[in-house]
Amino acid sequence: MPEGAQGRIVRVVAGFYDVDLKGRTVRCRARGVLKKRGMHPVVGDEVRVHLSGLSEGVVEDVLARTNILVRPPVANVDLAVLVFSIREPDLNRHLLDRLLVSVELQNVPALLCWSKADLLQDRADFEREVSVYGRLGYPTLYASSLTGEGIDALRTRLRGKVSVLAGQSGVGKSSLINALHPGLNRAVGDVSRRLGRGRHTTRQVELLRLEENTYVADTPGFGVLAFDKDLEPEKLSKGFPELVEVGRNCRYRGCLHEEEEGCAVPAALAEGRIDPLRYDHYREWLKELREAREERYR
Ligand SMILES: Nc1nc2c(ncn2[C@@H]2O[C@H](COP(=O)(O)OP(=O)(O)OP(=O)(O)O)[C@@H](O)[C@H]2O)c(=O)[nH]1
Ligand SMILES: [Mg+2]
Ligand SMILES: [Zn+2]
Repeated sequence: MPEGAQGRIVRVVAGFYDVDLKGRTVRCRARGVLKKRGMHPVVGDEVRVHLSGLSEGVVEDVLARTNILVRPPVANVDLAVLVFSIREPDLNRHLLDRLLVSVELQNVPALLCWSKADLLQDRADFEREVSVYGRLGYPTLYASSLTGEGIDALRTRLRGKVSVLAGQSGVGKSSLINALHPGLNRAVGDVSRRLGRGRHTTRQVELLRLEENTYVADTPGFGVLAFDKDLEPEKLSKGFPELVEVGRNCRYRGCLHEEEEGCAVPAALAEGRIDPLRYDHYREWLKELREAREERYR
């Protein structure tokens, strides 16, 4: 007897879609008409499935998405957990800001997770280094897969959501998932080999089911994250909440906060209301996006 059901795509493998139906995984093809309509299902999509057997089916339709991340390609993301290890590898503020800006621009809430907390030597020093993020209103969490610190707090944050764990290779994303749910048995890398050769242990985006209505995507780590190629330089400041705030007092609308007359940013920088390193990153990426635009019109 054929049967209809609704579930969530958790994996895309060689043209097949693995769909979670309340804890049961069904391997599906997509109906031809979806492709004709230019609809490419991705991990995270809520889909209607026509079951043709106990573990096989056809994706009939993709429900409207609340959002879609370009990289990693995941739809309907409620929370981006940006994982940065305190050491091994050391905190990389450039990558942190880059990730934060891209999730801000995609309107996805972020949680900053400082992983490998067991390697923390000088807490006061580290807190000073990252205090700007707390001031900007981002929730933060210390976690260690080794000691279990922060794991319950992380579980509470994830409950009832679709979350994506993102961050450099080797920061411990898969280890965190194992700590949250040992049964998932995620492959974990070996730091020395990785740091030497830049190898990635997790190679594919996959949504893991932690509990009812709770999914988390383990993603391959990356060193640099590309912005959407078509991002207009004028839009970049929207990814920096402090520039949005201070920018309300700039004389001209559309101020790029460089050296314009009447720009409110220099005063905010001088008063310490804008973090100088984040502002440097802003200027650097503004230049990068301008060059990309010139390249497009050449
Ligand atoms: N000291 C310490 N080491 C950890 C912790 N979590 C993970 N590690 C180690 O860090 C290394 C990398 O961990 P993974 O979980 O594979 O890192 P990943 O972020 O999933 O890496 P990719 O899959 O390559 O993106 C492994 O050698 C882990 O044993 C931790 O809480 N404390
Ligand atoms: Mg991994
Ligand atoms: Zn300005």
